[in-house]
Amino acid sequence: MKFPPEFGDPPPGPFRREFWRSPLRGPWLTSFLGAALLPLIVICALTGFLSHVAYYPDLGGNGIGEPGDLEFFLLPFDWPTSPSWLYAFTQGLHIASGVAAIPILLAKLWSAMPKLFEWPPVRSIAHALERASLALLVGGGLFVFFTGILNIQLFYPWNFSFVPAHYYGSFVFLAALGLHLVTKVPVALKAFRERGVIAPLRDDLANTEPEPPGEETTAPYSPQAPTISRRGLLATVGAGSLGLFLIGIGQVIGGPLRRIAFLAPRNNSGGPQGFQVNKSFTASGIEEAMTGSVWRLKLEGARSVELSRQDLLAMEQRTESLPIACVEGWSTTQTWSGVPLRDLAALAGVSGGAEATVKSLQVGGAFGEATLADGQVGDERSLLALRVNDADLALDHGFPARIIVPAAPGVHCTKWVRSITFTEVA
Ligand SMILES: Nc1nc2c(c(=O)[nH]1)N[C@H]1C(S)=C(S)[C@@H](COP(=O)(O)O)O[C@H]1N2
Ligand SMILES: [Mo]
Repeated sequence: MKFPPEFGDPPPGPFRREFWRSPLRGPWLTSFLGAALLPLIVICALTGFLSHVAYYPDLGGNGIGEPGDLEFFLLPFDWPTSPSWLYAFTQGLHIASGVAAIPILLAKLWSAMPKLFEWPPVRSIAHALERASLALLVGGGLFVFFTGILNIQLFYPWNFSFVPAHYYGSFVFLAALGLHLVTKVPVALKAFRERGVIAPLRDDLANTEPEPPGEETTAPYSPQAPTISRRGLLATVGAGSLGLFLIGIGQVIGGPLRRIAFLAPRNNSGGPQGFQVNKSFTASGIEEAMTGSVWRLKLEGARSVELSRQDLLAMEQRTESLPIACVEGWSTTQTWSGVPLRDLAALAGVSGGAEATVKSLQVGGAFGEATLADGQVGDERSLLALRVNDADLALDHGFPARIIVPAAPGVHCTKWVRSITFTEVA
């Protein structure tokens, strides 16, 4: 069989070069958008991998695989507990850089669109491989960005588990991106050499000329008159990107800035005790009677101990201002009071380094259980919180008791705690 086969003339429509008429399209525009996109993608990828590190130790259904799997992708240290806003910061950046990248990504897809309709579809084996990598780049990119967006909008219209899908999808995307950069950086450098890096931004509408067309470029063969200048297009995309970035950080910084996160689900302080709730008590499915006077905290370690809420309140209390910071990119810092986890470990007879497995009254789902590393249990600021902002925890905030650990992802901060098992580590 002959490869590539004969394809003949392009079919009518987008496979014909004359179909694409915008005078703005061309290597310079695509390169400029690519150069703007790259730093955002680098930040988003690095903070994404940091989140993966922070998600360990294993979180049952939330972590990826079992502890020990894929450890070569973890950093050679445990996720620290200081500064306490660390995860709010890295994950806020992950979400803000990711959403800010979207308008630029879409503009770049638009600018490179004729490439997706190349004719003949395959010219050679090298060309076939290039096109396959482009399919992985575009497919992988759309997959990670859109699963990410739907996740932060708390909408899961699929049957796979978000964290591993988003994580492994990013490998496909980043590998294809690496290949794309190897082939396209020279093209971009050439475009910048020929036309200047920012010189085309000086052209107003009247002076907006198409780039010269050719086999390898996306510049139009039969350009229309421009209706917007390149700088007009880029300013629009840039404003969209900046606006989304501000929305992203609004729900991290909180306070009055939370209001600017008007498109984000955690944009207000609606919730008991003046701050938002992610998982409400009703949604947890816990029977209210279980949180009343029958409630006992079970501690396991060298010995088993059962404590009522009164017993816990009679212990030495500690107060700390600490954030809950969710993988979804929002956070909220409140003043929590309760018993340090390491005091509870000591009570259970484990006084050296200890890991903890925390279980909730909530059963089933991915959140009923979380594991804390010894560094997290050992930090004096890690609390089994009983009160927040000088009042008993509301049911929605995890009454009778919830975990709060500095710098940990929110998913480690189990609500409606039922038991804590401490395991001594060597
Ligand atoms: N029992 C239980 N604890 C939980 C959760 C949950 O769904 N159930 N969600 C976790 C996640 S993912 C986060 S970000 C925080 C959110 O705290 P909030 O629901 O009080 O806002 O609680 C964590 N603890
Ligand atoms: Mo979360």
